[in-house]
Amino acid sequence: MLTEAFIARHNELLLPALREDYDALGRQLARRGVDIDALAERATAFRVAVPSWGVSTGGTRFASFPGPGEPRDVFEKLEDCEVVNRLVRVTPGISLHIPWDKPERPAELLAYARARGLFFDSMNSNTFQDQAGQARSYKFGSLSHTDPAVRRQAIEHNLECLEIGTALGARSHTIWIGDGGNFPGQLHLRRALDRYLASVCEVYRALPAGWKLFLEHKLYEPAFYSTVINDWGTSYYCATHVGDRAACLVDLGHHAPNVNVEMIVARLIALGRLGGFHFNDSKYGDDDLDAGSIKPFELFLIFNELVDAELSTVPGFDPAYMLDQSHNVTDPIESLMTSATELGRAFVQAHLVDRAALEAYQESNDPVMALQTLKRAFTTDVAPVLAMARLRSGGAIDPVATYRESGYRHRKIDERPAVARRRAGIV
Ligand code: RM4
Ligand code: MN
Ligand code: MN
Repeated sequence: MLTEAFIARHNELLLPALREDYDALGRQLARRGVDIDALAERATAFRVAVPSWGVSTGGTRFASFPGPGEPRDVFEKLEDCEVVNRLVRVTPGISLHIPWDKPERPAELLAYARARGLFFDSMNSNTFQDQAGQARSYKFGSLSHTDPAVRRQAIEHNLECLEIGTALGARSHTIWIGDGGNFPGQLHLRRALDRYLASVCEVYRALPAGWKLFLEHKLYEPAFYSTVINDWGTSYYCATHVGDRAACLVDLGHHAPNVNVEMIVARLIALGRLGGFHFNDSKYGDDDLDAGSIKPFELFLIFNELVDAELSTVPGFDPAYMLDQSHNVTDPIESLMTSATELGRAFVQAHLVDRAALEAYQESNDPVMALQTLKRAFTTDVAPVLAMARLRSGGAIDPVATYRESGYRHRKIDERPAVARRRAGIV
């Protein structure tokens, strides 16, 4: 196991250089009126939940190439989640996908998670696949299906997720459906949405006290012509129709290329319906790459909106941050740690924006200086802040290097002999 002592030993070697870099950056930031220790404290308080489905190797529609030593059940998945959190210290929350990670005895899983300093954040239903022994097929949809019996089955599945989530101490439920049409004319577009709404209202009525319901939109895939919950506008309409505790979940990979996602975020904040995020990155579609790997400036601009809302205390602003990635060619633990770090980077950089100056440039219509104000924050190398924050909370200065040196995966190769698994699909 990656013990505290092992992490501390590794940190010791890196500490002198980190101190130098941290002090130099501290002096630079002091000139800008920023206290580096206060910034490090904010980085320490940052949180993002890890997806239970993200610790296994994912695949594409064509194939998946499982890595050795992968977790074989939900307990082993939590074991890997614990490694991520031990090293980065910002990921104690887990979002759980049902039935992929359905616990036979929730109380046992809860105790296992708690013993490892983890907790359950959001539940996720799955009505985009048929499961073995399932009475009816989701081939032509689930919560919006034309057949009431299929809708009933999908509703019941979501209710079951709420029940399991209650036993696990979760606090929100996320619904993403694959429902849609592959051909023009296949679906009556308005009626399909009405059916979805009626189903979701039924799930909402059973939502446990204090929980939120997140509705996740997606432009296309698996349906390639029309998707029932295709964009944030539809999602917003549905959330307001369903009830106060329903809100929109923004998955960064679920928009058309070049869409201004930070504007969507700003709109949802203004409308009081930003529920949360599935962070990942993409070049083309729902690529599910590590956060910040393709468009770090976009990620920064999104956090710029989030931090602005936080600092101006927008009423009810409390979005849930979650990762949702699929790792085809990397060690999932390394990818998840990298993404958590990238989110922390965007968050800290957004805190460096001189908001008073930015506002003045906006008011005086000075686009050059307004952009420069953002760029000044974005181009500041805040790596020493993030590393110091990790160190101060017991994590690793260099999570990936420490993880590799620990030989964790190699030990798991012996302990977890491979099991037969599906050949294609994102998990
Ligand atoms: C979807 C969507 C959902 C996720 C599934 C696995 O594209 O992002 O959030 O649960 O993939
Ligand atoms: Mn998602
Ligand atoms: Mn997705």
